[in-house]
Amino acid sequence: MVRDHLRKDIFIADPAVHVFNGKLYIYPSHDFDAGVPEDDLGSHFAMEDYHIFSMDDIDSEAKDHGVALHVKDIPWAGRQLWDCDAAYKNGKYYLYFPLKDKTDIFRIGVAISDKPEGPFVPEPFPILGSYSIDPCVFEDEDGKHYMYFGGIWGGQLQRYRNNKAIECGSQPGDDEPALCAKVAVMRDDMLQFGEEPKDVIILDENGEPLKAGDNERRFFEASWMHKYNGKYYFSYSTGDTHKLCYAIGDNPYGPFTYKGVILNPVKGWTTHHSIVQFKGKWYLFFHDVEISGKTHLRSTRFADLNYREDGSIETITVNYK
Ligand code: FUB
Repeated sequence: MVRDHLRKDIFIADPAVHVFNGKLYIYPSHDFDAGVPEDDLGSHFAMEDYHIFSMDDIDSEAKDHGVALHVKDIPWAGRQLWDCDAAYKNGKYYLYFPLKDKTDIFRIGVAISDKPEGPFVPEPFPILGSYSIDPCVFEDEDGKHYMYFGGIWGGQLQRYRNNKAIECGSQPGDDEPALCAKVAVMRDDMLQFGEEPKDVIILDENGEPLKAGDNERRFFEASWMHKYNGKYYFSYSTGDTHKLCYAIGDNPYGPFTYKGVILNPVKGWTTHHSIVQFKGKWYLFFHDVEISGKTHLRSTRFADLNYREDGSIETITVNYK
């Protein structure tokens, strides 16, 4: 069942959802109209702060805890606070966020709080060696945390190969392997990568890496990781083909084998999500622009997520009136 939007009075997108202290905490982007014209680099997504929301129950109101972090408080900030995520370790909460630095390069920063809703205090510099967008931090059952990240086009992933910036950003040819999301284990203090990021390889049904021209299935942005019945589910957006897809692997690094579509295209250009288990049931949180009708003013909603006996996920479709 697809549920209604969580809030109609504030635009919230890119929902990363976690259970902390028995409640659902939602870490969304805070969309607003900055008056920036729309382009392929996503300049119109000119967000300046984060609000964090909590829900006591799946049917209860999403409470707005106010500004948790503002761009003016981040020492290395240029512009554009995009999709964030949060993690908990040893009594502290960590908010991970992508932001363009003063040279207009996306980096990933981290901010710390004693409470899941913040306020969060940013570290003075971005994470060393970080680039691109859409951090997702997954805690495995052994307590290790892994960051998945990356996004092409406005997310700048095409400007890197082997974690190094290249002179001119370029997409691989259609028959070459697709650009991959990246994954790195976090250092024990949660403030830096504990290793060089590695490619998140997605294989097709023949065990071959998905090709860059496979636009219906290849990675674009919006990584998420969850574990179900001992398997690792890497899910992501296909960007310009507007789907949320998933691939399954045996460990946090993959490789992952492509399995199918979680969410058919919604209203709006972007699609983005998280998957969370709460009080024994699984949910998909995502956004669309049904309320605003504008690409950059998105609203978060959710749907029940169902697994078949073989571990595959039933595809969700929003039936708009
Ligand atoms: O919110 C800005 C960008 O739009 C996100 O970083 C992408 O995943 C897309 O949802």
